[in-house]
Amino acid sequence: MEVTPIPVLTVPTVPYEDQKPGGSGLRRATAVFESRRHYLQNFVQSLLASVDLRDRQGCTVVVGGDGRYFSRTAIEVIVQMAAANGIGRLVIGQNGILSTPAVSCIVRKIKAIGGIILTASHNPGGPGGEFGIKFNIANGGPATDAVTDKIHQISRTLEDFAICPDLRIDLSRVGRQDFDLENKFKPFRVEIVDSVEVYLNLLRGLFDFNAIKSLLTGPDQIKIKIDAMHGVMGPYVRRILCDELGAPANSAINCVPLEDFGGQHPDPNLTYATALLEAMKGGEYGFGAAFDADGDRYMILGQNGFFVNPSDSLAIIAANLSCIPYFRHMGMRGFGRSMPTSMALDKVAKSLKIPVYETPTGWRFFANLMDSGRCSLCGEESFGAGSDHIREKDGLWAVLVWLSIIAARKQGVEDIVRDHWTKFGRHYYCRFDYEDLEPRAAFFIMRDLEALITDKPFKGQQFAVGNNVYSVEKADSYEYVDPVDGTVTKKQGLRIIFSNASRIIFRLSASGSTGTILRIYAESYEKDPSKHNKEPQAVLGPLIAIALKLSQIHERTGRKGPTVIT
Ligand code: VG1
Ligand code: CO
Repeated sequence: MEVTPIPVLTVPTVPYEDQKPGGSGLRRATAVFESRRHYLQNFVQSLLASVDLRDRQGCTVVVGGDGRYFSRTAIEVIVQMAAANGIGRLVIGQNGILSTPAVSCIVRKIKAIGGIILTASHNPGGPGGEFGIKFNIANGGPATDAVTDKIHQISRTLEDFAICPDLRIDLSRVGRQDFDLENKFKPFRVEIVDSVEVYLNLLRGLFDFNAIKSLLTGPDQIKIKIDAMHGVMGPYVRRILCDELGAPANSAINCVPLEDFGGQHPDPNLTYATALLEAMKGGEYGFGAAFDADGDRYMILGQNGFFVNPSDSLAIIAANLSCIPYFRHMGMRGFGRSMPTSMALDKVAKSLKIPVYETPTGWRFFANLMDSGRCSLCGEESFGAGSDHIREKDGLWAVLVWLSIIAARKQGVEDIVRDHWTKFGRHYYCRFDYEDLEPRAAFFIMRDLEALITDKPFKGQQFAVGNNVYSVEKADSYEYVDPVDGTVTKKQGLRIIFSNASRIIFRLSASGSTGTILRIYAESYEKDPSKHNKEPQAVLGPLIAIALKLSQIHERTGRKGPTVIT
């Protein structure tokens, strides 16, 4: 039967000035994507045009996301525009569902040139929430600054976009769909794949599934509670933790992906993962975890809701890598942590004689280190950790690492953490987020702070708060020279390091969508085990007081405190 080729249209458009992707893609209020004419189309065109025309025909792009509101519309447009722009093949998660780590995994596995992830990560979804588009490159990691700059440049002068409005696909049907187009690019192929399978196969090769299964089902089993927060992780948790590893079905909560995440923030921390925290406080469960909407962040809780700080979690993973077959086989190269992440990792690295790379915030810097073979394990204070099995942070991977450690050490979460502190000392840590600030006010606070702390007399200055005296050892605006390619990244946060190894860091978020977020991070080190039982905020109170005084953030914004503390 003769099939009429699908028409390709060129539609005139007017460029937008603000389509510069942040550290994790272009994130905006959903309403911006929904109501501004061709806002989505313009960005997708710029993104596709950043791939050289010669490379498009033979190439594959992976597409998926966390299932939030507007994802289906976005995927339909991406399919129609990828076809019209000469992309050879799209591989899409069934019903558009793929976690961020799964996209990274598939891109690498099938040697795609990149992936498009529809998500605004831990931010709320729905018509009144946020939407976002992340772009990952061929290594499976987030686009480098060079790529995002190129996309931004194209978007600023865009005059038209190409689209096949009549091309329709069935997102629910796993398998291949081929299309003849009315242009020189043909045929165009779409493959809908199971959302979990490829990623599950990768995990099978990294871990001892039998050991985890015995922990969850054997005579000394621990009961676990896992909160998918109505994001993308529901299907992964059910299939991997329940079906494959034997956790009972009722271990998993909030496992149906919802377009608005049930109206909640899909953000795994003590403020937002309340269902998990409540369940854990009951004392019945020995291990709890929650994920963000796109599955790259995780939070670990022990019995009775014992909280594992993410920087500690990273250090504990590092200290126990021999429990994981993958690391036993591959050996351990370097560790990586983002600059604001606590220095707990450095203590472990020192004892293992392994180098630590300190990088700016954002996974793309780790991806470069991993590609060059310098780094095997990386993490951030913002509830992210991962290894070189992919090029994104990976929430479920971190959970399986923890379960492997528990199985090997035959200890509970809290005991593992306390033993770690006794051996290496405790890094008290907290982060204050001031969200939705007036951008200019935030900019001026940072500008004035930079002038203050980089002024010569600041070094050596002493601050007395109560009985504590803090003496400034070093203060600067953090910049990073990539050891792989020499790229210099400036203005990555203001840091004050005191002589007792305490640190205060101020940073503007690069991942938000509305307003500006200013983050203040505070850290102090305590070696003495008899002092490991304090509340972080009590220990860090003097540092916070210094941070507030230096920045004058409350006076200058009218705020009385941060929006969220983690
Ligand atoms: C935040 C976190 C950072 C993380 C980024 C993306 O960035 O602090 O550590 O890599 O989000 O996470 P920022 O610039 O707002 O501090 V996710 O889960 O969006 O992909
Ligand atoms: Co995320």
